[in-house]
Amino acid sequence: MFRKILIANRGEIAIRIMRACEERGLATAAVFSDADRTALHVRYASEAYHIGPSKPSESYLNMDRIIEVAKKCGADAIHPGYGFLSENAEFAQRVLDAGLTFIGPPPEAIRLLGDKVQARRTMMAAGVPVVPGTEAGVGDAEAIDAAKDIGFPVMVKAAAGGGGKGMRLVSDPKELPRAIAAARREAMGAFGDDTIYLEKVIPNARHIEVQILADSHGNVIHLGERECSIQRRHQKMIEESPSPVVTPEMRQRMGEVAVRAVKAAGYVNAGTVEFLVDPDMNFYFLEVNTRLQVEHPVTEMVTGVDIVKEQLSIASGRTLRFAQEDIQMRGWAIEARITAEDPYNNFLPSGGRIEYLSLPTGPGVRVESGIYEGFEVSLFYDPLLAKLIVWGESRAGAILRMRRALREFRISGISTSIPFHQRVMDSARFQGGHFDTTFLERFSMGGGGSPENERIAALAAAMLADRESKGRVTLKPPGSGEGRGMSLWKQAALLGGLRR
Ligand code: MV4
Repeated sequence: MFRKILIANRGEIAIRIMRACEERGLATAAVFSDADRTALHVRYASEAYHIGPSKPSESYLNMDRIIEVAKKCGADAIHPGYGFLSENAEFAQRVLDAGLTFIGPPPEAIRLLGDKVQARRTMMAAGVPVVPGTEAGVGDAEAIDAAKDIGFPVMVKAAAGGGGKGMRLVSDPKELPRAIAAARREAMGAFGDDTIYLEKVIPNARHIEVQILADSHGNVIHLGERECSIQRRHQKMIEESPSPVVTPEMRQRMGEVAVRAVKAAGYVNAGTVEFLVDPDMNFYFLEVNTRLQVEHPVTEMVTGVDIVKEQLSIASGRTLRFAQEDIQMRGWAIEARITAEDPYNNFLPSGGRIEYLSLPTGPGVRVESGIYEGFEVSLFYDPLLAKLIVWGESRAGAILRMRRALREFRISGISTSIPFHQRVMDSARFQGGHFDTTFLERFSMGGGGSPENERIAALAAAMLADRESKGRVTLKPPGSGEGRGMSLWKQAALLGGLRR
């Protein structure tokens, strides 16, 4: 087993990984950028090292600096978390070349599965159902013919892409050449590789993924599925396990296919096989995520397996301690991603100081958080502040608990996605489990602004009406002398307070 793990990440996932390490008696080393000098993960670790300026390319993506710190501090392994370098085959290789253990898959598996065309080819050869489409990257002329064979609408995808980057849906054949050119440009810019391929569009698809654990001795098991269809611009917002539409029989079939898929790719460690599921419950391989995922806790809550601890065991060469028949799912788990975004303002990022913070707790509630009262949320990084995960005996119970926990979750000083999650939990379509990846396209936050602003507006209106009717003092616009420079909201709230 290891002595010390360096966590090459930040925020909630860095702390989550440190918790597993600490419970395994392992020392932990954190790394931090300028903007994260006072971050919670820095306080939590046994030791912490500055790795550079706030810009990710100069800190959390700086491979040499991270490996240098790992060697200097005596770490014998590096856990990459998710995002940043977690799916970078070159980084994984450099970690191994430095004589350290990379807590994740082998570099060649990352490389193979990171090339979506190679991945599709590997899956076809393994008899894994893939979305109908081209077997290789296509040239412009070839693409026109291929699209006719596949049938419109088609999805143009970047071989080096994933997560929706460089993807375009084309319904009109006349639009295809332009869409291909745009996809190639975007792919070249983002990945340095403009290979594109085509797939038939799976309409009204659900995004359902299967968690895999594979050791280095050929043992592979799955831990059931996660429903991840509630996405906004390819960002998952709410995840749950099990899926409302997957039956035990379908779960077994998807699990077997997922195990076959990762075996075919020579995969080791934790990974996730993503599927698209059409309205007839046919499922198609989409891609493999070669990393620990944000939403892994919902699987942990229903199976009782600590996935990060299993990653540590696998990386230290241990044989899986679970056989497939040992894995039982019990109850229902839902995760809400609490982000520093304003859902009333098109999810505009909202940085700033956290003035007040109160975390939910109580039966069946888990919070993975990277924030504290007084912390300055910067906009250098992903807006994820915390994950709220709940467990219930049933889906309805989990939804009720999520609503209760969201009500307890108080963050002031910045806008957050909490009101968005409250509204989703209240929606009949979500409660009924009848949704697909288009759910949020037709979802709105309702008429006015945030409940807070609506309350103050109502109060101000009542105050104004009341005072007008009695000829008594009225609220003055700020800066008019009598208004003592206060905003109308503040005056209304103050007057409201006086009248209590
Ligand atoms: C698709 C698809 C439908 N048909 N491919 C989205 C990102 C990446 N995981 C692949 N994704 C999709 N690929 C075919 N052939 C639907 C998705 C998809 C999606 C597409 C648009 C908007 C939101 C989406 C959420 C999940 C999956």
